[in-house]
Amino acid sequence: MLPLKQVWPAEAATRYRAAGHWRGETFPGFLRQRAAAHPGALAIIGGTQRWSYAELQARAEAAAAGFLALGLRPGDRVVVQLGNIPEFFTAVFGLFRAQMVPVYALPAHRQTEISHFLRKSEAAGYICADRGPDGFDYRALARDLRAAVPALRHAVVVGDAAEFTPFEQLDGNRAALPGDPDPAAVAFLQISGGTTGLSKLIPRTHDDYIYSFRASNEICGVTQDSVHLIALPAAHNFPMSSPGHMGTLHAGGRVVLSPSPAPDVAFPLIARERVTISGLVPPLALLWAEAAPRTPHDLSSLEVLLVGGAKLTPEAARRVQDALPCKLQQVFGMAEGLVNYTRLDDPDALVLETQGRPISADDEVLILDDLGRPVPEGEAGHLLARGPYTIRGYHNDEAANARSFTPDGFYRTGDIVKRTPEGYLVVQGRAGDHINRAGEKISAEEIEDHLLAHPNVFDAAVVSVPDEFLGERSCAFIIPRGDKPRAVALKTWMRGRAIAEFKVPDQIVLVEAFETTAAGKISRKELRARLRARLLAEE
Ligand code: J2J
Repeated sequence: MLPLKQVWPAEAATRYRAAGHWRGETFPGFLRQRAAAHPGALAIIGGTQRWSYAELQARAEAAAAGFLALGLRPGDRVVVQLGNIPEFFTAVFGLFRAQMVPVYALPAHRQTEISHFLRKSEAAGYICADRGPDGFDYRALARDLRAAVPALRHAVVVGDAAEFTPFEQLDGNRAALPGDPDPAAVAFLQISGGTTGLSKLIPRTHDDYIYSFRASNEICGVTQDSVHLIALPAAHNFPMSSPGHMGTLHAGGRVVLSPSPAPDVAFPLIARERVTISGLVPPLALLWAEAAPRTPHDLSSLEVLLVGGAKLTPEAARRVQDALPCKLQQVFGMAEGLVNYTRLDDPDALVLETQGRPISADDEVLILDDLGRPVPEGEAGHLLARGPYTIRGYHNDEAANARSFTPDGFYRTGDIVKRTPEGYLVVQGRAGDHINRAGEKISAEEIEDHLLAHPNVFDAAVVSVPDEFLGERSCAFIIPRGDKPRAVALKTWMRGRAIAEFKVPDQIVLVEAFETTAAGKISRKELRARLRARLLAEE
C-alpha cells in the first residue's frame, strides 16, 4: 500500500508550529476533550437523533472497536459515502479513533467515481447508507463495487444492511484501540474538484486541517454557543471546514443536519433549533433570499450566512444581504487548502464585491501572468498559494503534482483573480476548463472521455455556459458519427455510465465540425473557448 504523506519543508513546519498554527491537536483528541469538558452539551442533531458530546464520543469508540473487530487495521483507508445523517460523524470519528483514514465521497457519486476513489486510495472498506433521500439504493452500488474492486474487503451499511455489515452493530474490544495518531500524519483524503480528468485525492493532516477550521471559527464568530446548520453535503470541504461542522465541533457548538438545502426543509430547522450560522453555494443563497421574506418560519436567530464555492456576483450578494436577517460572509476556498473570507466587520463594499482575504498571516499568495511573472497590483492573474494548511502534493499522482505545484511548493489553484488595494481577492474566472455547476466542479475532459465512448460520437467538447440559476451549466458539442444521436438518448446513455447526475451535460449541441484555424489543429482549450463564444453569440 502506498504510504500517505503530506510533507512541508522542515523550516516551514517549524515556523507554523512556532506561530501556534499547528498545536499537535488530533481529531480523536479534540473530540475526547470536548466530551470530557461538556459531556451533556448537544453535538449533533439530525433526523430524530439528538446526540450529546458524550454520546458522540461513545458511539465513535464503539464504531472504532467494531472496525478493528471486522479486520480493518490502523492505516487502512475507508471510503465514506454518507449524506447529512448523524452516522456520518460516528463513521468518521470512529475511523479517526481507530487510526483509519476516511476518503470522503459525495452521495451523488456513482460506481465510476467510487471505484476510482477505492482504487486510487487502495481502500479496504466502504461505508454507505441503505438508501439515499432520493431512493437510490447504495447496497446495489456496494455489490457492483465488490465485483469491480476485489481489494475492497468490507462494506458497512447504515440502516437495512442486506448481506453487508450493519453499521449499527459495530462494536468490539475498546481496550484494543490504538492511541492517538501523530498530529503530523494524514488524517483523511478529501476529493479535489477534478479540474482535469478524474478527481484527485487530497491528503490533509490533523495539524493543518484543524488549524484551518480553528482559525475559521475566529473569523466567522463560531463559539460553543453556535448552532450550525449543515445544508450542503457534509463531506464537501466547505461545510466541513469553513468553518463547517468540524469547526463547530471543535468549538463545542451544535451541528444541525439538514437532509436538503431547500428552504422548506432548512427554514423550519433554523426556527426550531435557533440556528445561528450556515453556509451555502450562490444559487441556494439566492433561493433562500427569494423565500425568506414570505416564510412563516422565524429566521431571526441567524447571525451569519457564508456563501462560496462559486462566484457570488455583487448584485446577487446584495440580494442575499437585503433579504436575510443576518450578516453575509463571502468565502473563497478549495479542498487543497487556501481559504479566504470577508470579515464580519468589513464595510459593505468589500463584503459585496470581493471574495475575502486569506485566513492566515502565513498564507503566501502569488498572482502571476502567463509567463509566471507577478502582475502589476490590481491586475488579474493566476492565483498560486502556499501556507500552513495548503497541501504540497496529491496522493499517488506524480503527473498531477508536476502540473499543479511549482518546484518551491506553491499550489497552482487554476483560478484567475485580482487583488484590491486592501489585499482582498476578487475571482475573475479560471484558467482551466472545468464547469462550476452550482459549486460542483465538473472536469470537461472527464465528460468528453465518457461521450467519446458512445458509438455515434465522433468528437466531443464540453464547455461551461453562464446560467441564471446554476451560475454555470454544461454544454456538450458533439460531432456525430453514423446515425445522429438524440440529445435525450445521449443523456440517458451518460446516466448509464454510472456517474454523478450533476455531470450529465445540461445541454447537447450537434455540429458538423469543430472550427479549426487555417493552420489546422488548435488546442482543446482554444477549441472549447471558441465553441463557448459561438454559443453565447447565438443566444
Ligand atoms: C468563486 N469561485 C470559488 C468563490 C470556491 C470553502 C469554500 C469553497 C470551497 C470549494 C472550499 C469560490 N468564488 N467564493 O473547499 O473550504 C471555486 C474556485 C476554487 C474551487 C475549489 C472551502 N469558492 N470557488 O468550493 O475544492 O475555482 O472547494 O478553486 O470544491 O471552487 O473547489 P472546492
